[in-house]
Formats: sequence, C-alpha cells, structure tokens
Amino acid sequence: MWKKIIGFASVVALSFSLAACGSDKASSNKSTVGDSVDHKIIGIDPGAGIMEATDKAIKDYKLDDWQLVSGSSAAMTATLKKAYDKKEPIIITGWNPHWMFAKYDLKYLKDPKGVYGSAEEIHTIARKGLKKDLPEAYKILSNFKWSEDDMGKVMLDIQQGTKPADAAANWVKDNPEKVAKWTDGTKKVNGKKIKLVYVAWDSEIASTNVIGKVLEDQGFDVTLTQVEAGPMWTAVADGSADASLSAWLPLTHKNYSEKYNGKFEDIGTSMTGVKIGLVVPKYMKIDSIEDLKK
Ligand code: PBE
Repeated sequence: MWKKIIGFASVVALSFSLAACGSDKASSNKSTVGDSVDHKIIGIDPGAGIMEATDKAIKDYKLDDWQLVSGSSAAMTATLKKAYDKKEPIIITGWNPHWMFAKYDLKYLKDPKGVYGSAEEIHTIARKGLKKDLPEAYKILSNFKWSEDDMGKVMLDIQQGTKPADAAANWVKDNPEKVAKWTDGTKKVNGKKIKLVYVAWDSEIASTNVIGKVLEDQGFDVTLTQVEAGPMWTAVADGSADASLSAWLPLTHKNYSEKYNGKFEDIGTSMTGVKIGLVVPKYMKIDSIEDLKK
C-alpha cells in the first residue's frame, strides 16, 4: 500500500512536470520554430527513402543544428497524435497516401530546392524469372493499379482497429470490378507458393494485404513477409522473395534501385502522383523548409 502511494505521488509529480513542459512549448515564448521542437524532425525506420531525403534536406537547407530522429511509422504517428491533441508544434516525415491527412489537418512544408522530388510513383518489382515460374501471378501483379481513395479506405479501416488481412478482404469484397480487371485473363492455380515482401509503412501494409488476398482467392499459397526497406530490395534482387509492392520511384528508392540495377524487374506502377516531404500541423505558422532556419 505504502509503495503504491509513493508510486502514485511520483506519477503525479512527473505529469506535473510534463504538463509544465508542454504548456511552455505550446506558447509562443520560444523564439524560433527550431527551439519549439528541440530542433527535431520525427522520422520513421532508418532504411526508408524519406529518411535519406531528409538527411539531404538537412544538408541542402543548411539546418546544421537539426536532428532527424529515427523510429518507426507507428512511433511517428503516435508522436504526431500526442502533439496534435495538445496543439503542440511537431515536424514529421510524411507521405501520401496516408490516413493521417484524413484524421488531422496537416500541410507539407514547401521544398523550393526540390529535395523530395515531385512526381513519385509506387512500383511493383519482381524477382528475375517470376514471369516464367508464376505467369498468372506475374500478370496479376503487373495489372495491379488503384487510386489513393481505394488505398485510403483500407488504411482507415486498419487504423480504426481492423486487422490488415480483414481490411483487405473487406475492400476486395466491395470492389469486385477492380479486382476482375487485375485478374483478367488469368487462370486459377492450385496452391502455388508465392512470397511477397513489404515494409511496415501504412500505405504498403494496405496494398500488400489487398494483393495477398487477391492472389489467395486465385488459388495461391501466399506468404507476406514484413522486413526493413534494405532487406526488402535485397530479397527481390536475390530471388528469396517473389515480388514487392513497396518500391517508391524515381526518387525515394533511387539508391536501392541503382544498387540492384539489372537484378530485379520493374513490372508495373500501382499508383502515380504520390508524395513525400516534411509535414506539420496546419496550426503551425511556418510554410517552407526554409522557415526552419529562422
Ligand atoms: N515511405 C512510404 C517509404 C516508401 C513508402 C514514403 C515512408 C520510404 O520513405 O521509403
């Protein structure tokens, strides 16, 4: 009992000090935006292309005293939620499509130097020889195309607590015409094994689970394996995985695609007009990456 009281007291003390720190940050008495966020940009997994682009942004915009914090997609969105709920300043590495833009009022910081590229696309990459070994799967994977709206539905469903496989099955059930286009002209198979690799980015969790479900319905024995970005490219290049839906090009994964040039096949674009960059809540007064220098 005594211990409990002490524990409780220290929790109270801790939350008082956190609250004090929070209100300090929210007010405008911090002189620069850098000070208001401790010169930190909240990033995701270290292998993500957006992390490399952000390292470059820090160099190119001469943000010398800034630090890119690595973690994961899930940790980043949790940190965003915490700040957003208290209207505190925060700068994150963000991308579209992502459910966070539906849930929060956010904006991209302008990137006058073009560090984050412009017209990014999501590509499907396959191991060499997939066409010969699994022609039906190859065809479905190359036909796979959907919109930001389509992916948004699956992402929101998952975000609201539905298991990724169930969210994918819901979407497949609701969109038979789109699925029919992807499977058009292919025959069902009988338990052929196929392995897809993906990274735990919300956008790729959605696409990989949807195609996984479609392939399963076509008779494939599907394995979805979650890995980091580097190992994902390596697995497709060395043939230990059959394909991945997580290749963002031309800029985001430029280094990976150059490293494995000639060792994989780019077999289709599932979405165009996607985007990466630095993202902040709309309640922040800054508009451009240049503003981080002030
Ligand atoms: N992303 C989502 C990935 C690609 C997909 C933008 C976080 C990246 O930066 O590599």
